Amino acid sequence: FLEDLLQVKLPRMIYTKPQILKPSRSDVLTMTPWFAPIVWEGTYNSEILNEQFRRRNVTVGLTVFAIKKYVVFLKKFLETAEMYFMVGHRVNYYIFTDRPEEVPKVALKEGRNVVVLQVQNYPRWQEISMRRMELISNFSQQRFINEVSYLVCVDVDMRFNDQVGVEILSNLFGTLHPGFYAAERQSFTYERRPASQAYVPSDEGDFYYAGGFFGGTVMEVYMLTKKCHEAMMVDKANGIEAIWHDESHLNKYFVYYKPTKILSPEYLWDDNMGRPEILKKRRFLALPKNHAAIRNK
Ligand code: 2GW
Ligand code: MN
Repeated sequence: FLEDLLQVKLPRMIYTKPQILKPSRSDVLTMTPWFAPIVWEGTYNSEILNEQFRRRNVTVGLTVFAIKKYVVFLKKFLETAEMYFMVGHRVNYYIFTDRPEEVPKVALKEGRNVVVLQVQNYPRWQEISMRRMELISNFSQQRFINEVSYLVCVDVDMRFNDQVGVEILSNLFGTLHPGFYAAERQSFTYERRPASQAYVPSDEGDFYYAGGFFGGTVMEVYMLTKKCHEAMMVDKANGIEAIWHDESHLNKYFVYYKPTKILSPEYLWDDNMGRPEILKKRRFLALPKNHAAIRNK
């Protein structure tokens, strides 16, 4: 994608200037020690960002898996994505499912497409979740690389509730897990058994990232998902499965391949965590799910 190689020229724009002596947020960390921005409401100007990404004519791929009963989540997911996800930009929804006939028809705005990708089902739910890494990596190489600049990979048991736009895009990004953004390192639920490929020693790691929202350029997502899938295959051969499955492997990956941008928990919130003062927007919300009824069919 040649449009990504050069800075684009912007038109005349009117906005209040950034103020060096007045940081936009003083209540939260907005930059990691490796200079990756942490995206919070109030820290960015979406007018500038939208101009930049529109002028590059960027297309964003959103991957989502709806295997077995999880197809029930698709309708609300897609309807709310049409309201809030990458509004004004080109979007391809890539829906991986074993039930293509049950994918709901949702009215799409211009420049937005649904692509249904039929995949097999796996008997164990842990396997369904984990195999996402394998499928995303295979499809990145075969298809996504020709169709989109960035991939955003999310859980389906969610709804969009506020804007999720191009401010999230970067070479490689992860999202702070809503349960651990304020936690100490030793309470992160990394895989702690050295026998697993997802092992993270107790004195390493920056943040605990959510398995349900990551992305980046197609090349970076290809690398991430390939490495995570390979690590899960080594674990399987050794008769071990990481404590939080794909999420554990994602967290291991991000210890050593640092994300270039980090999304605050605004981007993956769960109302079971309450409504802390620092949280100005709840952009993407976990849906309450009846675990017994929806799972293990
Ligand atoms: C079925 C039974 C139990 C658990 C999951 C499933 C299931 C998951 C399914 O029948 N069909 C299906 O399509 N999935 C996909 O896997 C779907 O996209 C779903 O959002 C994703 C992860 O499963 P989920 O959302 O039920 O698990 P969470 O919300 O507890 O996920 C966190 O932990 C997972 C690993 O245990 C992943 O890392 C996930 O990304 C995390 O958000
Ligand atoms: Mn989920």
